[in-house]
Amino acid sequence: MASLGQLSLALLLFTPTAFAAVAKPPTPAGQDYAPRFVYKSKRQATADLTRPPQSPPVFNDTVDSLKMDAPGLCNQTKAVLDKLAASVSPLNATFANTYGPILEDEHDVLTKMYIQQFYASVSADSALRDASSEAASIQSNCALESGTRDDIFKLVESVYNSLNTTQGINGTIDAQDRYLVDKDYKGYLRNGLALEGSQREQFKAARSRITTLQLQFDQNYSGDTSVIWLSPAELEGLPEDHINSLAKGTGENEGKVALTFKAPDVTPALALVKNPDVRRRIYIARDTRVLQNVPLMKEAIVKRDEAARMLGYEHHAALNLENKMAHDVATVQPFLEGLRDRLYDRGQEEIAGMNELKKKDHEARNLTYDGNFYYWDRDYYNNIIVETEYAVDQVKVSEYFPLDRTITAMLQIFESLFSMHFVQLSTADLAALSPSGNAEEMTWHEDVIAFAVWEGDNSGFVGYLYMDLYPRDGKYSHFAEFTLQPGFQKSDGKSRHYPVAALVCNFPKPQGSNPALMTHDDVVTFFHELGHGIHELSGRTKWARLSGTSTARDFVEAPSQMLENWMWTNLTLSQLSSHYKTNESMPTELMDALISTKHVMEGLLTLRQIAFGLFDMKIHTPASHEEAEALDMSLEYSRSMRNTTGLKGPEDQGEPENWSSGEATFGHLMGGYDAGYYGYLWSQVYSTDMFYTAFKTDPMNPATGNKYRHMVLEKGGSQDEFQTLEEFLGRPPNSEAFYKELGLE
Ligand SMILES: *[C@@H]1O[C@H](CO)[C@@H](O)[C@H](O)[C@H]1NC(C)=O
Ligand SMILES: *[C@@H]1O[C@H](CO)[C@@H](O)[C@H](O)[C@H]1NC(C)=O
Ligand SMILES: *[C@@H]1O[C@H](CO)[C@@H](O)[C@H](O)[C@H]1NC(C)=O
Ligand SMILES: *[C@@H]1O[C@H](CO)[C@@H](O)[C@H](O)[C@H]1NC(C)=O
Ligand SMILES: *[C@@H]1O[C@H](CO)[C@@H](O)[C@H](O)[C@H]1NC(C)=O
Ligand SMILES: *[C@@H]1O[C@H](CO)[C@@H](O)[C@H](O)[C@H]1NC(C)=O
Ligand SMILES: *[C@@H]1O[C@H](CO)[C@@H](O)[C@H](O)[C@H]1NC(C)=O
Ligand SMILES: *[C@@H]1O[C@H](CO)[C@@H](O)[C@H](O)[C@H]1NC(C)=O
Ligand SMILES: *[C@@H]1O[C@H](CO)[C@@H](O)[C@H](O)[C@H]1NC(C)=O
Ligand SMILES: *[C@@H]1O[C@H](CO)[C@@H](O)[C@H](O)[C@H]1NC(C)=O
Ligand SMILES: CC(=O)N[C@H]1CO[C@H](CO)[C@@H](O)[C@@H]1O
Ligand SMILES: [Zn+2]
Repeated sequence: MASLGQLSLALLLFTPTAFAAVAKPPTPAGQDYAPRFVYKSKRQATADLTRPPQSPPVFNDTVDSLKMDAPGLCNQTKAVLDKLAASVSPLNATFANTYGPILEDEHDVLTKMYIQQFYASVSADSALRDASSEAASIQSNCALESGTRDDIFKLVESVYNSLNTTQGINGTIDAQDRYLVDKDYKGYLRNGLALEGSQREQFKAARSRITTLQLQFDQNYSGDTSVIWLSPAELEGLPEDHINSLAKGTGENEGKVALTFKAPDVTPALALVKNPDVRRRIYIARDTRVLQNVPLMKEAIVKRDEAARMLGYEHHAALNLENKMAHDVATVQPFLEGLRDRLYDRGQEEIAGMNELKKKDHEARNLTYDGNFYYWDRDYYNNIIVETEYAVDQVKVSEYFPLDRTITAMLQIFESLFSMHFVQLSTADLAALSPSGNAEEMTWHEDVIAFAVWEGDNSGFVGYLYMDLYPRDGKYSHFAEFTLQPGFQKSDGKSRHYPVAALVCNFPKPQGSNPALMTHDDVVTFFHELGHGIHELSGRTKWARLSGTSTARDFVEAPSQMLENWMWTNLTLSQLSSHYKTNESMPTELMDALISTKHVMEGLLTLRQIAFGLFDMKIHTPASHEEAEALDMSLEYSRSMRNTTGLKGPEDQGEPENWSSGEATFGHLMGGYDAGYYGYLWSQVYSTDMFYTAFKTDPMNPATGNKYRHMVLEKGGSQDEFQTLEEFLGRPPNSEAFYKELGLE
């Protein structure tokens, strides 16, 4: 696996949740609901579709088998590379004799490896979760080892150098192979393979130190158990049953409850707690925890800068952007700054509107009002505005989204739009597909639902899709799509290995005869994740490492972000909604009101994303190494937030400007989104362009859906993303639609 950095498994939805609806769905009683989701497609089966041409994976790994199999895969790769190095020399290296064995091994390894690592996120057995994490760690070291082998690099370099020769262009190398070699070779350079001697050693030491720092940072962050102790009276505004669910204090905390900084606690608290001083304390405590991570991130920034300069780059951002769609700082910086300049006034108008409300509210409640509008006021007044001005009762909305019917309707949308056919596999089907006849080992948990996915006209198999809908102990606690097996062309050159994707979700489980209800937020999120799943399933590339969601990091969210738009159009919402009691679809008034909230406070919300992006760029573009060493990260963080959003903070109340250490919990910047946070906004530009251009006037047109499936999703990362967009749009992409959507024409 020479493709370091291509191995990330899960695709998350990192939509900032600050403005998310805080209402919890009710738990209605009195009707009978199927305890288990059962899907009925509108399409007809023309043959037995429960026996696909490729067997589904078997989830029968054990602690012992993982202990053998994870190092076993590594040994296998090592043996392949050893053999390659012994039999081919740089003088006679070709794409076929060099990449043939590398990619064939990679296909075999990836078909097994993702699943070996998957248990860590979903198994109910903690020993298996640990063994799976250990497997991931072994495999990551293994990838590092194979990706830094000199002997293999020399062969890759020779193939790369032959790309422009007659043999290269007119031999066996087609555009996709060429693209792969180019990416692969540059990946080796970024791994320091062109460095010699002591330089090489120093580079390796820096890289290894960064990995250690990342690991410690993550451990400190995920192990953070800090809380803020507050009395129930101080938490006034938060629903009583929420307050009752918090841990109760003893001793010096007698009479108080513990509010954690996890999203389910802190998000509603900042939006609902009435006392502004309490919100302030919560906000500050949240942004000043895990302080031991401050020096860790600082050191990582310095080491990254050192490593990038050794490779001849200006700074870490230049290195890290090289294989992104945006490509360089000269593109990203004006993108973020231009967006900030165009949105700043909008943000200030939003603040002014909320500040007026705050003034009245404080007067009515006899609270002091100093004229400022603070970070900790934002969610609170935003929530009041959504409830009063937009008259959207999120509880009422959720009554129209019972989980089973909503997911059914979503799958039907995908079926008709992308010409697919989802066939749910029953327990009996799974038993029949199981090598041992045991249905249990065909999923990782009894709650999991499996689908065989076919072409809409049943003309061919597409792949497998799994859904794991409900929370349980030890399970990954957000929503994400996981690739379990990538799609690729088999080495016979004709048949394909079909991809396998899983959606891991955390919907409230139906209780007895009560249905689970989804909030509109959940509906959007699920459609987004299903979009990643379809991206994976649609992959039709030759090589697994270019398949499905293996696109440039700043493009990968675009397809699923685009699909989010469907959940804001009245046509789809009316198809999707079905009141849990009456089956009626959502009344027009409620639907219109809901749709009108799409852009509420979007100025501030986007400015916050821009602030994160600018902070990320700031710390990864120091003019010199000395400047990197002198960076005051906490100061830069506070400045970036305040300057970009225009919200006021403790620095406006006499506290030092470096009051915050928000970077200590900014995990994105330590793990994979360094010099990459802008990517969320960047991919939004292209998702909006695609939606406006192709779908907005007719979002359910199957011809357009099919075109999109084949021209965008199918290509995965096998060609330049600008090319993909241009082919689909019929012109180069642009940001007009993005600005229009934001109301900035
Ligand atoms: C899992 O099932 C496969 C297919 O039947 C079998 O080859 C393998 O040995 C099993 N693994 C374990 C750990 O039982
Ligand atoms: C993998 O290779 C190592 C080192 O050669 C060896 O000790 C180990 O037993 C091998 N493991 C497996 C599962 O083949
Ligand atoms: C390539 O060169 C190596 C080393 O010189 C030699 O052993 C091998 O036979 C050659 N392979 C081919 C396919 O020509
Ligand atoms: C091949 O030619 C292209 C176009 O001139 C150039 O951009 C690229 O760097 C060349 N590649 C190699 C390996 O020389
Ligand atoms: C590739 O082959 C075609 C026809 O076989 C020929 O016209 C073309 O000049 C060749 N290109 C190169 C770079 O050799
Ligand atoms: C508001 O505060 C003032 C001054 O502290 C006090 O005199 C007054 O009674 C308060 N009014 C209410 C409604 O609490
Ligand atoms: C959606 O809105 C459009 C324009 O406001 C309207 O013409 C159409 O009838 C609505 N469709 C539904 C299903 O409510
Ligand atoms: C709702 O639809 C289901 C099946 O789609 C049906 O069984 C049920 O009777 C309907 N309920 C009402 C109140 O119409
Ligand atoms: C924020 O900082 C930028 C760059 O330093 C500057 O151009 C801009 O004027 C500042 N904006 C505000 C509102 O202070
Ligand atoms: C904040 O800045 C002051 C100097 O301006 C410095 O003494 C202090 O240590 C800094 N605090 C933090 C948390 O970095
Ligand atoms: C629990 C944990 O991993 N703590 C680590 C936090 O970071 C420090 C470094 O500042 C490590 O020494 C700890 O082990
Ligand atoms: Zn996503």
